[in-house]
Amino acid sequence: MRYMTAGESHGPQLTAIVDGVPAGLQISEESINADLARRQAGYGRGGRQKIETDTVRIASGVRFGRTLGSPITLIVENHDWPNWTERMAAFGEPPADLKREVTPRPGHADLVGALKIGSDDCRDVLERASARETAARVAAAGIARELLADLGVEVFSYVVSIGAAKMHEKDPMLSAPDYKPLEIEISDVRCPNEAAADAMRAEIDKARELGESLGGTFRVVARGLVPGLGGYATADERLTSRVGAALFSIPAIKGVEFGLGFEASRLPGSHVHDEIKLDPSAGFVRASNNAGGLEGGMSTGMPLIATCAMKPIPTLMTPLQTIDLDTLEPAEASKERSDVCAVPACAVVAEGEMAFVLANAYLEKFGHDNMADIRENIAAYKQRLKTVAR
Ligand code: EPS
Repeated sequence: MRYMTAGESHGPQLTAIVDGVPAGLQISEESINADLARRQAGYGRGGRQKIETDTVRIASGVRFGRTLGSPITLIVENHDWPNWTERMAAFGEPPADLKREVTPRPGHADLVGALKIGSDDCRDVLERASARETAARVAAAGIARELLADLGVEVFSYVVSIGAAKMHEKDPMLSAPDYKPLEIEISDVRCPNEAAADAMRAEIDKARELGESLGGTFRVVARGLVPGLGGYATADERLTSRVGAALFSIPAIKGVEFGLGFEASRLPGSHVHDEIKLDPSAGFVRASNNAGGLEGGMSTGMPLIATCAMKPIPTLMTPLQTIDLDTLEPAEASKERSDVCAVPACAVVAEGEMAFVLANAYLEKFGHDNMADIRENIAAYKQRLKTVAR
């Protein structure tokens, strides 16, 4: 399965095409729309989300609610487009009063992108580099989430910190999988701990007043996985690198850790590795999950847990210094309408990225033509694992 997205932030629409989806998978527009709404939500979001109510239109690959095995086209319209028809027109001359973007924001793709493509208007770059594109990713990932749900796998996320406000967890590798997704969804900062959520909102309020922006960290958890997804034999099979690459593909992600992550490098081996036990009904289990569900580039069957760090959004209402690309003189960076903090939204995007990789790993191991065959193959595999454990 793979996806490709197209569309500018202020163009008519975002489009995603997903191909390689098995036939016979039940798809619900409502679930994809719910994910799109979750991506739009969050304390600290900017004015654009008041304009948009992202909903998906499926234009191919699905018939009577089930996938056909052919490429699926998903369209999310930009409701802001009527305000941009002249400035973002596909054809014709630029309007006489067009304001080019010539004061690149430090931290955004503006400068390097404009240098790379040889443009004198950073808008040519920022329209695509904008995190608006992640709405199309979430729609595409909705297909992967449906597939995983069918196979009993759930992917969810929660926010651990925003700026200096942090939720303290005693042993997150054990507690993370037990959070109730509903408790996370009702929090506008996606944090299941109320005191920490209050502190996060206060951080965002303070940042807004100062014309600042804030990043943070969040965890993405997948539970219900079979062991043995991915592979140990070649670099491109390893689930660690594949999930890592997918998470790093999200704009603003600066760090990804699996399980204990960097902390594992500071501890002796006996405090890090997860002891193996044999449970008469569950088979091979682990006493802990410091590995975060990955060993040797494969899923262990324990919850897969990744922690991601997002940098603060580059658009600052109290701007940093830059160089004006027309005058080559020092200037203040552009102030676009933007978010103060988009960490909760980013966590939803990351769920989708992880889901997409995991769905692919299932298809590789269990077939990819139709859901009935895949389910049968998984049942046979689970049966074999039970026999080994006996
Ligand atoms: C976003 C839409 C954008 C920004 C934001 C994310 O809309 P607009 O530019 O019209 O306000 O709000 O984009 C960025 C943070 C960025 O760096 O480009 C969205 O839908 O997520």
